[in-house]
Amino acid sequence: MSTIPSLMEAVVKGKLKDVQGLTQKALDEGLAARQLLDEALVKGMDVVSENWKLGKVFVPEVLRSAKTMQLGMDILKPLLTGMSFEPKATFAIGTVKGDLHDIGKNLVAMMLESVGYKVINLGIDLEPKAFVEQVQAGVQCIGMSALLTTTMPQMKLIIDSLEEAGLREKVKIFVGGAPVTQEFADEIGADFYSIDAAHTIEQMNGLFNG
Ligand code: B1M
Repeated sequence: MSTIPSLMEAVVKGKLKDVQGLTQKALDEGLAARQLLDEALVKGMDVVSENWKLGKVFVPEVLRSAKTMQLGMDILKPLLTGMSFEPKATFAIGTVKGDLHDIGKNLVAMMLESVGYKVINLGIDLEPKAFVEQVQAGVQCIGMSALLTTTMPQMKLIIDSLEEAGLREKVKIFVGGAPVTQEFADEIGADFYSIDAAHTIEQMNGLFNG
């Protein structure tokens, strides 16, 4: 198999040990960093995302593929600096106050990053001001995660804080997490309800032209 398909397959199959060697080999063969990023790493994650939607792979495999892609990116990043490698948009994501669950939120963060968005992962148990500060700093989108029915109301408080700060119209607001529903998102005035990471990517690509 030639290098680009092998590298893409490494991401799809989550071959953590092989990906850096294959990336370096491709560079040594004269392939461009940007080509490897677009045609092998990102394409590999697109396949993973599709397989996930179809129920062909599960969370551990997706996390492994995202990690594999990150390892490949570690080699490419220094070579991409200085090239026109603009992220499509910046997305700040975090788990709301009182909630310590972060597996799903991290998965969304890794998947978004792997398809070309700049992601600021704010962590867990966040006060509303953590989100407000990000919007003040200019992020285009925020994503809030809640896994507990008791912490879902925090999402509304964050939206209220943004409104009070006069920032609501400056940002697209995404909400997600197992107990969250479209109905709840509408009720609190969020822009998007994301059922999972693949859905968030689709919604972001809809906003920022893929
Ligand atoms: Co907790 N826990 N937990 N827990 N926990 C749940 C959520 C629960 C449903 C278990 C149960 O009772 N059946 C229940 C909540 C009940 C409810 O309120 N409806 C629960 C409880 C009660 C608790 C504690 C209160 C238990 C206790 O101490 N008595 C406690 C609360 C701590 C706190 O947060 N303050 C607690 C603690 C924990 C652990 C720390 C032990 C651990 C978290 C570890 C960690 O995250 N680092 C934990 C875990 C692992 C779970 C379960 C088992 C798994 C959650 C998970 O990671 N799922 C969970 C039961 C379950 O869901 N089966 C449970 C996998 C993950 C990939 O899915 O997070 O849904 P998920 O993310 C998805 C989507 O929801 C979406 O995309 C993701 C990827 O597809 N998504 C977003 C999520 N966030 C998004 C943000 C977006 C977009 C999409 O923004 C754009």
